[in-house]
Amino acid sequence: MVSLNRALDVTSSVLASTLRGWRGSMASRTVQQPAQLPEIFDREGCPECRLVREACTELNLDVKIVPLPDGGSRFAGQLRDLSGATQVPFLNDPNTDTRLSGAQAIVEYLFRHYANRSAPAQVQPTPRNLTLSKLATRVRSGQGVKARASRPAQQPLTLYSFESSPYSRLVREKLSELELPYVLINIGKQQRADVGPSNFRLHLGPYKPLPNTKRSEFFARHGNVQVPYLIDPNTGIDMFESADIVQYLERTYGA
Ligand SMILES: N[C@@H](CCC(=O)N[C@@H](CS)C(=O)NCC(=O)O)C(=O)O
Repeated sequence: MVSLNRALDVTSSVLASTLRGWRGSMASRTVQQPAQLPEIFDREGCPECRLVREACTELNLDVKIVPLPDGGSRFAGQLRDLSGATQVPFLNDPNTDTRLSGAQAIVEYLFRHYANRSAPAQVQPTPRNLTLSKLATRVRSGQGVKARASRPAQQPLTLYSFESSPYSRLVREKLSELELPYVLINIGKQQRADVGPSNFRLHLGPYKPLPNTKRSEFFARHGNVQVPYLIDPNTGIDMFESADIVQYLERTYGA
């Protein structure tokens, strides 16, 4: 039964990424990572939030995610203080003192400020993109949308991920439901050789990430590049494998 549920989870997550045309897979080769992490108030299954996260992967930008699932109260006060409301997505960029609400404004700002260009149509909240993003949430049965009883984490966790990664989505959903803030390190694909799962790349020959990138740093540390990868400074653990990570989060923070 467990393995059937797992297979359904992975399949529906692949379908969710397919519905979004695998946006949030490829990352720019350069990044102007700012001194401080931009903060995004987010809900994993929120259709507009997905477009913002896709934009962050494509810009190769790391951000801090503050989850605000439906019924969640842990960060609602903080968001209300910043924005006067509790609507997500909301961006707080301390580097430029910018506060913006809604995918349209946020995606446009991120591309303009961090890449000096307009946002591509595919990550803008057009009726088509929002419909496909809603369908993606639907095929995931709204996982990550509603808050669950949980214990708070003293410090934010760190997740290496990229938006379309079907396995990483399962972890992000859990972080969202449990209202656990995390530093999202985006390591999207930057060349053809990056395409495919870590143990079965489409590229022939030994795998080599582009030099001087987050991927090459990760490769030097771990001997491969695979997401999701979670670091929890609260317990000192770091781990691969989405199923293990989801179980760990449930065990450590679920109430
Ligand atoms: N069994 C692993 C599979 C992880 C996996 O295949 N992740 C893909 C992304 S969805 C990956 O790391 N691909 C290699 C890459 O992006 O370079 C899990 O459940 O976490």
